[in-house]
Amino acid sequence: MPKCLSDDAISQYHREGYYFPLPVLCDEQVATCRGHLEAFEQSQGEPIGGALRNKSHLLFKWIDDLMREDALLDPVEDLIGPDLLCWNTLFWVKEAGSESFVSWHQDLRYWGLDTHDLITVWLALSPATTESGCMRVLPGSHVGELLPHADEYQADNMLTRGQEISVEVDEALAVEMPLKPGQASMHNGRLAHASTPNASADRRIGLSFHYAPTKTKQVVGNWDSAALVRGEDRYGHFTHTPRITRDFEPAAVDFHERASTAVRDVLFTGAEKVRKTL
Ligand SMILES: O=C(O)CCC(=O)C(=O)O
Repeated sequence: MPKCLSDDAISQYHREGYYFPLPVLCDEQVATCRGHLEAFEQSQGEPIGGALRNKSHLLFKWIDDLMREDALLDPVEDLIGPDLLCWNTLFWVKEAGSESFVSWHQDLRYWGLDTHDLITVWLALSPATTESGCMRVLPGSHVGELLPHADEYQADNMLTRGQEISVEVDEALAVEMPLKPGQASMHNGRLAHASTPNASADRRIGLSFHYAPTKTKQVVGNWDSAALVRGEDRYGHFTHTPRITRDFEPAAVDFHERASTAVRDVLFTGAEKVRKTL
């Protein structure tokens, strides 16, 4: 019996490679999460960026807690089973009026993970609309071979290497995934997706969680980490990330350095240019 998704939602996800919207947080919880993020940014004097964007559950307790919430894990379990790792947590912030965009790409082309079952849950902490540059997907593109990509390194591209599908994408087939604050979308790690700049007056804040079955292997890097967030890990392919009890615990900060460096090395494998941070 599925825990929360309808049979139609499950069929749609498997057929099209995405599903939205999922209700995850109420308005008060969104305000608390956004408040945590923006208080941190204010203390740093700059928007979240660089390595802090990546594997953020090792640094911020509210993200570690959120990553384990039933509202996120139940729909994921309905789709890929009860033994779940969270490989990564990643911020996607486009400032108000910024030119930041995301080119058409398929994540599993770059992540070194051997699974076809990885699900990205993308949670909106501010309105994700056509105007603010919500995510767009190409239905059904998760099936079959991964498409060829080229590295474009555009300054405003939020992707590490500006990776972009190098065959023509028929934009007429794209579906937008608008979300209200507190709602999330889910997409398969092989699904082609992209997003346009933020022409709105608010920041577009997304936080993504990458969930995969415990049998997944890292086949490009020699070492990788993931949090065991539900069930049992009978495979042991990843070092489990420590569960933190407060923000910036020294041991977890050291672990974050090692873990985010390992992800960066995998993402840049075969690239011509390497950025120092993600
Ligand atoms: O936030 C965006 O616009 C793109 C996000 C994305 O590429 C992803 O979650 O894999």
